[in-house]
Amino acid sequence: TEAQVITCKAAVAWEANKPLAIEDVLVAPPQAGEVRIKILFTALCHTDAYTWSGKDPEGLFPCILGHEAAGIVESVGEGVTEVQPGDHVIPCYQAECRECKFCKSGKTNLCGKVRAATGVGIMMNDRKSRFSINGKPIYHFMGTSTFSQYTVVHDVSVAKIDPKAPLEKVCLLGCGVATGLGAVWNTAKVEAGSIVAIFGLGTVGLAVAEGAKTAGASRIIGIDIDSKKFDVAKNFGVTEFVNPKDYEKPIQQVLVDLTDGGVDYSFECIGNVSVMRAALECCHKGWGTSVIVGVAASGQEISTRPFQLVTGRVWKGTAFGGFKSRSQVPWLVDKYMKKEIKVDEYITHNLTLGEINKGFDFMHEGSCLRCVLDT
Ligand code: NAD
Ligand code: AHE
Ligand code: ZN
Repeated sequence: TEAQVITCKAAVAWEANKPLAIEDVLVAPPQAGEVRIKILFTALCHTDAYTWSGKDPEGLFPCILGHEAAGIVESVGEGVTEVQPGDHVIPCYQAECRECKFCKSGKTNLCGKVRAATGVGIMMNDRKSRFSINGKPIYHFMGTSTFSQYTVVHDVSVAKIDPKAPLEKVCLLGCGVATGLGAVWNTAKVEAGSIVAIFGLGTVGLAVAEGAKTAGASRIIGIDIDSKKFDVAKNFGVTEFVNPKDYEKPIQQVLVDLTDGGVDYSFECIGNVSVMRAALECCHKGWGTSVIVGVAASGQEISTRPFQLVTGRVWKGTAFGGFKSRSQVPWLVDKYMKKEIKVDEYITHNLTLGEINKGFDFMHEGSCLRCVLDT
């Protein structure tokens, strides 16, 4: 039977910064190489707020935001072989086609197959959106658009997971938790005994702490301007806390003094370019490596003295923690099922899709890590 157009509820961002509106949206059937997913749970990530703010050069309006979710395949388009209706899945904004130059390189998790389309809010097949309201197209976002009861994604952007995994929890493995763990395991490759500094103790920063703990780091220093973060952070492996507001001197100097010359690895999990500089400059001469995880607004640039790099510090960045999405998200889900990684602990708030604006208000409160919406 041919798949039909579905009408469902979605949270639409009509304009930057204007409250999201719950609308009846038409979701077209999946075309060749596409998958229509019934989204059951979606979390809110800081990156959704970033694009909504209008500061993302790839942000287009009106659009349906959302990229950290889990659901069940509703229908598939022609030629889709790896998933079928009923499969439990996590949509992946970082695709994995296994055929492009990037995928074949073995050097990166970035995939080139659909990136040109996902960056401009459309599908590859006909360069159009599958979402519309009164005939007006609504842009996709990051190739996922999970703030909707149904979404259409490229087949290379779907990870099939263990059907026994609780979707209301493992949705977090679609972005924040996976990114933090992968930044440590894949991008930095932190060794046992290392001293680690983490700037920003939101979900991403705390997942970095958890990754560093499993990697056997000897000291895990958490840095945040909100001192309330430390109590929670301890549960994720942070051993020491530094609030830059408590010091006169630059935070990089504070850290160098605390660590006999600097840290082995640092991670920027905020999206602030001056903190990115501090994160590089608190690294140990000769080998310290800093990983940029945070996403900074359009027009922002990083800087440091080149001497910092000449003398052996290394500046890196990570997208989705370097994980190959379709291959490794199911593996992360299995690790969660075996209780080898935390997920539940990052969920501080639960709401419905209709309460999404309240969820974004929570994001700006210190007590919120992840808010999961039941769609
Ligand atoms: P979040 O808002 O939950 O956490 C940010 C934390 O940084 C908060 O605890 C806040 O108090 C702290 N902070 C803010 N300004 C600070 C400062 N000047 N010094 C120290 N601490 C400061 O965000 P999140 O969801 O954990 O995401 C963190 C960042 O990572 C965002 O920029 C997000 O867009 C980005 N991100 C990137 C990837 C990727 O693949 N690279 C994936 C997910 C998220
Ligand atoms: N459009 C943004 C890019 C933002 C960005 O860097 N996104 C991260 C994921 S953030 C998830 O919360 C990423 O994976 N980037 C790699 C990619 O291909 O987009 C901007 O600022 O231009
Ligand atoms: Zn995210």
